[in-house]
Amino acid sequence: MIDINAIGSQLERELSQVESLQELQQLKAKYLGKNGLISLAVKSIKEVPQEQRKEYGSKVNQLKEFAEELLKRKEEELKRLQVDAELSKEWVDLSIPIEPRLGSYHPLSLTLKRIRDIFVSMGFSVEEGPEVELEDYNFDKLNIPKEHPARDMQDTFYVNREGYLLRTHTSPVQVRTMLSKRPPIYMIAPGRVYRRDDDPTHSPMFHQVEGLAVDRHISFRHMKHTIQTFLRAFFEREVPVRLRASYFPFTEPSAEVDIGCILCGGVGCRVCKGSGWLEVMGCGMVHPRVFESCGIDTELYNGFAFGMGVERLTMLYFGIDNIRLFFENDLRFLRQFI
Ligand code: 2U9
Repeated sequence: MIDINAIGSQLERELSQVESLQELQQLKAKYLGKNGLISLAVKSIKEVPQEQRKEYGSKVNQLKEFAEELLKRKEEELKRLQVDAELSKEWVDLSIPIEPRLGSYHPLSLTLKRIRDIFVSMGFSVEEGPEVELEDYNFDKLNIPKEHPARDMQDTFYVNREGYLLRTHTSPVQVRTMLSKRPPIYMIAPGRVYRRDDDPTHSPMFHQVEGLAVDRHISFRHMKHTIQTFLRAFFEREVPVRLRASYFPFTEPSAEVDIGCILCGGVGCRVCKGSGWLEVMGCGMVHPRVFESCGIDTELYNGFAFGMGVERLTMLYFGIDNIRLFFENDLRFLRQFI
């Protein structure tokens, strides 16, 4: 007969030395495995003489239940300890001082806000429209003929739906405004535009602000005064402004706008290429054909329009010499603007 009590106390002793789930597994096999000490005791019951068998058998069963209960409790304890150990490794020290870094506005956002504020102060509203546009609003209604080079696949991003494209200027916003509102209209349209050129001085996506005034008796002088007032507010000084005759399909007459070079004051430098003047925008009196296709009565109304590149104005204002800096998101560059 096997000494049942001895097995029980041996198990208790050995269990108190166990420190890991792996050791516990080994101990479990040693006692309750196929050839474990307790399993052997169970098998030995049938060899015990009849008169002692009942008492012996019940002692063995008690031992088995006792061992199972003991091992189960130990397993729970070890698992709890393991979780505690993992948690103590993962704790977060909320008292470590962190240095909060303030964000800053993108230089293009700063310029866009300043341009908006100046025109809003002159009574213009700010209108927006979709970047995926109708070819009709981007070209046809603006008197840009079907054979015009701007429509070329090499200059325009067409999307794969007939009659749609990525707008090449914000002019379709003015078209939409004329189709939906009655004059007088005094509006600007800021936003992203897309053209297929990508060289060191161009980006396939850039920003424009265009403007439109439609009213009775609008003159070329209203246009020049509005532009001059804007440019002097934008560059924060009494810059000289001149208009040079030019050509756009949607305006007639058309002009390009120069300011006296803000870097050299007009004597000539690298930025103005020695001329003393910097081209900053384009403008003109809206072509009657554009008004007709947008439902404006040319007997009653006329108007002026203008357009400017936001990247170019931002570069001149802050003295930035490379357009790529706007799109690389280098924090050393971006953090300089507040
Ligand atoms: C309508 C009628 C007329 C918008 C105009 C310009 C002149 C112009 C350029 C400036 C630099 C584009 O970003 S740039 O390359 N724009 O010179 N834009 S007049 O004329 C319009 C627009 C809409 C209905």
